[in-house]
Amino acid sequence: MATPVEKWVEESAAVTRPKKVHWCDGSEAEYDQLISDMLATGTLHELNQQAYPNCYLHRSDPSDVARTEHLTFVCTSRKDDAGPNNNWMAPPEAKEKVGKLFAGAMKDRTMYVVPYIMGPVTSPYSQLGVEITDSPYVAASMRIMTRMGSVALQRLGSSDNYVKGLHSLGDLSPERRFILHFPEERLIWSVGSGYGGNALLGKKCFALRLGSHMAREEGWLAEHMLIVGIEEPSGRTTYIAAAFPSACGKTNLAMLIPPESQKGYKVFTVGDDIAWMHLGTDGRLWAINPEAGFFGVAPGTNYKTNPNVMETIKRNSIYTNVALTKEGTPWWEGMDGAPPAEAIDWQGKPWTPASGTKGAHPNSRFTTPASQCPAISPHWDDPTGVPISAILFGGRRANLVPLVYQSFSWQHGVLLGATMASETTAAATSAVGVVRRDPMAMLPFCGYNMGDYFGHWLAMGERIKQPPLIFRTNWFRQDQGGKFLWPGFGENLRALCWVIQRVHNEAGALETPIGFVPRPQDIDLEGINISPAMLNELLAVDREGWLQAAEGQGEFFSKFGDHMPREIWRENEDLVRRLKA
Ligand code: GTP
Ligand code: SPV
Ligand code: MN
Repeated sequence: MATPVEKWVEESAAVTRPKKVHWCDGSEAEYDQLISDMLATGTLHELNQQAYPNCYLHRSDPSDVARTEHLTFVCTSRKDDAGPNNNWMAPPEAKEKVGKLFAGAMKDRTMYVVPYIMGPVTSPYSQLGVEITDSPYVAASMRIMTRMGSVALQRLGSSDNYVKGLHSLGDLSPERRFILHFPEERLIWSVGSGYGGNALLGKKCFALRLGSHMAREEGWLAEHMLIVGIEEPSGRTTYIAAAFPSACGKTNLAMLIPPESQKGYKVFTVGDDIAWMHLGTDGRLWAINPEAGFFGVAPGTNYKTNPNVMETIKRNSIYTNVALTKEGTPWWEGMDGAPPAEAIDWQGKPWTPASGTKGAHPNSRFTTPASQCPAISPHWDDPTGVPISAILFGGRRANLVPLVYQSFSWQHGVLLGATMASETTAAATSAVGVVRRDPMAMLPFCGYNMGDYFGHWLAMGERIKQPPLIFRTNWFRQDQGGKFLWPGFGENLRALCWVIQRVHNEAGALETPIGFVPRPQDIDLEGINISPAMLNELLAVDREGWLQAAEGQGEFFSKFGDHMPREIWRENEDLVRRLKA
């Protein structure tokens, strides 16, 4: 008797008609074979194997370099369930329209069947997925990003409790590209893209869009959050989860290195992009990282900003859309040292610093095993996860939002997350640098009506006996001249120290209309060049600006109609009242 997954693979093969079907076992030999096949076809290029053992370069189609939110749909039976935060198509219409693109799509290609686990292999919080793909690059990347192969198939057995993901490169044309989610069937269809969140279906499609939908039904949280543990000199470790929008600093914060002056602090990376959080029997919120690798932004990454990741990506990593030096090493804007005198750019063309173009694409990335990170937490693979004491919501904002501040309560914290806005980045194909509302950094990833999502957060707050404290952060405030006021990166630990001390009732704060803001003396500035005037600017609360923001907020909330919880409206009204007082 065929198992449910075997049946689905057969059905999918009947539609897509591959020349061959390969079930991935996740072994090293299989990975090596995938790599050598891709080297032979030119899908991968070998990097300098002395300097970067087992590292390769992939160049994606120049029209396929980032997530495409306008081509991403949530296909629920009722439009209202997807909400105004999602593009929607009725499931029958979606299947009709996009089904045509799958017909014969794998002709002359191998179909890879990729079984995978999101989360630690034995964790009760982990979930199973199977991705069918005609991209060997996706199959190899899934081996880095998830627990992939026999281990997953064994856990699945003859169960049909898994998320189905059907993926084809199609013809890579944006005209025929769709990323469809069917939460009611736990199904993903993705065609026409081979890049990142569009194609590695375990990540945004499963762990966030379908994940958030499941989490609401089952009473947990699936969030776009890093998870980090901070050990103080006393030996006490506090775990923090932080939601920042795409390319706003999650990977960097997850593995920061304490500054010289903060002796005795240690930072442990649990996850850099996604957190699945469940209520523990002890009344606390426990988080696992569903992923097994990092798909991180290359530009701006260097030994000063993120030495841990620089060490991580030296071996067993796949680079996508970075530049290639004459020595066969990867390069990108913002890497250490001077730019190479000549290189091959991300599109494979000769490049020099005088070319006037970017050598690496602004959304070029590396795919690298989490286990290689020097800062990886001893608990990163722990089936129970880690207990979360604080949640941060942080955007990229040139003005208004202070470096760090704390909400008055869980409910007020939900407002802090719900009102987050951030300047857009190259992680998605649209204008870069415009402030857009991105509640909880989940606007592109919430798989259902966002009004209901806020309601779910409120409901979770009721159920958590020891809820994490909620904070807002902003490492990106600028001075009049457009320069960052805060040095960021490792120095962000100074803000985290205040957060940790607040968790343990050990730090003071100023009560302001927007929340508890640290007083200048509450942030340790030992060994860093920040003038008192700069610190004042970083922590300033601009009442007029906040009042405008709070009033504009109503317009956004109104879009969700009666899905919008009254409590959030009330929190916003309270904020306005405090600002006017
Ligand atoms: P996704 O993988 O898209 O979800 O991004 P992310 O949130 O993990 O962002 P990441 O840590 O990769 O950082 C993105 C960009 O922001 C990089 O170019 C970083 O160098 C830069 N960045 C990260 N942290 C800071 C910071 O504290 N200050 C400043 N100024 N830039 C930062
Ligand atoms: C993001 O955009 O938040 C990412 C990259 O983490 S991708 O996997 O492409 O979505
Ligand atoms: Mn992300």
